[in-house]
Amino acid sequence: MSKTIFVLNGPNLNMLGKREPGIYGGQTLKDIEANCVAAGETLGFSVECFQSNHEGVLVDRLHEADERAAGVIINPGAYGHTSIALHDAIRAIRVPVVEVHISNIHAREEFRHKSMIAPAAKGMICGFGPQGYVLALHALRDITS
Ligand code: CA2
Repeated sequence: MSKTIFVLNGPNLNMLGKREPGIYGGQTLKDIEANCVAAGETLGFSVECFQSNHEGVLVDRLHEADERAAGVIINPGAYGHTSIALHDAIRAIRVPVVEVHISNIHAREEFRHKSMIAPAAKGMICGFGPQGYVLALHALRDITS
């Protein structure tokens, strides 16, 4: 049976491809999710994708991951810069979590430079566009094998 990986996306990422293509590219979240499912299959993963604009709902999903996922990829959106609740939820679960940002948060406004969840995550990938999710899948394949 293939291992399950959760791909979680936070606030406003449902707007991808509709606005700001200069920063985030032209792919929609559906495109990115389909790509994750396909890349996951080649790596022996069953990928389950989920997006929410609500912090507590993302916390619930992280808890659920502890029950039935082998790993988590999370693009926390702006909550990555602010959320102690997401930091604590990642610390509270045993499965490895990889943080992904589509843009290079360090090359943008100063308020985006800090990630509240990076210290709790296994690692962070940023600045490689939607390919970052696929890179994270590869990292999880190595971590979980
Ligand atoms: O680079 C990333 O992946 C971010 O997590 C995207 C977040 C941003 O707040 C983080 O600093 C970095 C924003 C989510 C997408 O927001 C959109 C806004 C307008 C149009 C389309 C998407």
